[in-house]
Amino acid sequence: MILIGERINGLFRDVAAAIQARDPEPVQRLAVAQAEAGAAFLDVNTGPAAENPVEAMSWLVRVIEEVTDTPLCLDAGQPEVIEAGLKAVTRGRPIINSTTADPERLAHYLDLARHYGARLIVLTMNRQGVSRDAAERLALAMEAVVAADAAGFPIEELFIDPLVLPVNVGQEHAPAVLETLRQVKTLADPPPQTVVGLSNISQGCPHRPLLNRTFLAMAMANGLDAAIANVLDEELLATVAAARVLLNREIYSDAFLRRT
Ligand code: THG
Repeated sequence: MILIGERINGLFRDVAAAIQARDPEPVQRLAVAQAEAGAAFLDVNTGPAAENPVEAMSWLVRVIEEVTDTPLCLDAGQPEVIEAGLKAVTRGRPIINSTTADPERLAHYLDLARHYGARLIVLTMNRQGVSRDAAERLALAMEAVVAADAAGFPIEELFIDPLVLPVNVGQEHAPAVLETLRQVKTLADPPPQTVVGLSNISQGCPHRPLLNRTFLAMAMANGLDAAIANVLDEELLATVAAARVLLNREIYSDAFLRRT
């Protein structure tokens, strides 16, 4: 499981305040803590409130790279913000997070990814909005695979995100996401990878950590490769370790929960 630390995101009030004040300390503390917890990538999102998101993204990349070598997952809706992040990165191969599956956007982001040697997350949504079911999600995933193939972009570097929605808003989407995760692996050989924004599942709900870790175990059983998640949650990490044993990806030992 590729864990992508979710915490450097202006959705969180402490990070929004740090960005606003251009105070590197809280951002650097979260970067180090998530890297030490085992994040393979750090998600970086300026949040909806940043006044100058292009400049904020370059600043975030700069201050994070001062304290860790962990590669970054550049998270923004506007291509200019993504490109500012790509230009600022000096170490490792980042992930572009993300594009919708609209043909012109896909083509533009595939060019960007190739030019900067980045991986690319494609959301299974388009201008018409969020998919209603697994079939719509898979149709858009297929369009992404075809576009990547036509652009000569390696399919293993493409991450399909079936878009997790809060379970209290659209309960039927949770099983649709699981079904999509399973079937995406049949679209191509080699198949694309899969990623979810795990904490979306519990937004606005009580018992968030319980919902998050339960859904993660289910998604892992359906072949999930990567999750943008709260890696500072010990119980979430324990769930990943237990699921790896139960899926026979890790050899069983009585000490399986001891992470070193
Ligand atoms: N797919 C992709 N990228 C994504 C998402 C996705 N990036 C953003 C998001 N979804 C994943 N990251 C988060 C980060 C924070 C929260 C949820 C998902 C979150 N934040 C609290 C809230 O909104 O309630 C913030 C409040 C607080 O605690 O301060 O839940 O799906 N590719």
